[in-house]
Amino acid sequence: MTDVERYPRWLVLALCLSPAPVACTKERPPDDDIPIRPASLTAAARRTAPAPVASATTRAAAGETAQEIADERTGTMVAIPGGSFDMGSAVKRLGEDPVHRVALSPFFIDKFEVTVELYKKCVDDGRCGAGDYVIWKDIAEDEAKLWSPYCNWQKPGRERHPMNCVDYPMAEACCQWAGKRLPTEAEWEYSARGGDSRKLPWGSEKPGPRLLNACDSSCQGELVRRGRPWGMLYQDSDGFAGTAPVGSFPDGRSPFGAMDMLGNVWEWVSDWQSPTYYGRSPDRDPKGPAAGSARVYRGGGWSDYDAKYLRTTYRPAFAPGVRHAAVGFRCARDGAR
Ligand SMILES: [Ca+2]
Repeated sequence: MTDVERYPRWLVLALCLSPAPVACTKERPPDDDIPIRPASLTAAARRTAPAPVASATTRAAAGETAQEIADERTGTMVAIPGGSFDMGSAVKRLGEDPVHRVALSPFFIDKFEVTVELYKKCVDDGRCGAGDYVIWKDIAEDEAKLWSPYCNWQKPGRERHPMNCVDYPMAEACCQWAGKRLPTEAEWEYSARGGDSRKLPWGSEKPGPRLLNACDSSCQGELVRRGRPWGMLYQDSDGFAGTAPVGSFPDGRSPFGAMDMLGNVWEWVSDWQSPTYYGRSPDRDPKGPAAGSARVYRGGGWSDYDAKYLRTTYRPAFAPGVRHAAVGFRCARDGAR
């Protein structure tokens, strides 16, 4: 995470855990830039949201069970069959412990992170706002200048890159526009780990440039040239100094065929953060605490160089108003068989 290397994770979390949900946005953007944030779609809008087209393709590759379904608004989804897995880990950090058995009903999840070109459709429909700058609580001017150029919105050539620099309401609004919703933490983690509760989506191989987009030599070099001391996860190039077009690392796909579950951008999920939730969560279809002040995001991003953040069980949180160059989203919906 880009700011975690500068600040201890507990401090970032504490900054974002103020009682006001948007307390991490010290400076409010101009009104014209505030995205339209419907609490829920109107009945008419819901009717216009397309259902997934049931022209599924079953993948026959070794060990894969993914069934892909086309969706005209936010692209391909994979069907996740109902099942159980061991959620969480023994690591006592940000409440990812204890390991607990969770059962999930069938659902669909986007195969890819939501891209700029798909998000633009929502903007053009007047249901989403542009995201072209970073912002969080007490952001310094040099931080904004360093990270905002990594925002992909309206950058030529980044149409197939993930939409980033979006806060939680913007991500939620886009999924609602598409007739979808953000995945729960449990859905996201199951989509990444599969029924065998593997620690990494692709299996046991150490994270490397063939498997995900994290901070490589070009990423580090660019940040250092721009005056920010930085690290790298691996020396070999993964081909991208910042974000990559979604699906660029097929060897890193999850057991269900979801791409970029680790790396590229972190992804907002719908749960409020609570470090004690795993000790009391329901064992079927958990949806997180009923209220809170920070939303969880998952999966690591292009600027991360410490493997402890690039894990399927790591669960940091931001205040909902944070817009970060390494945070995007994908959507989910009920109903896979
Ligand atoms: Ca990702």
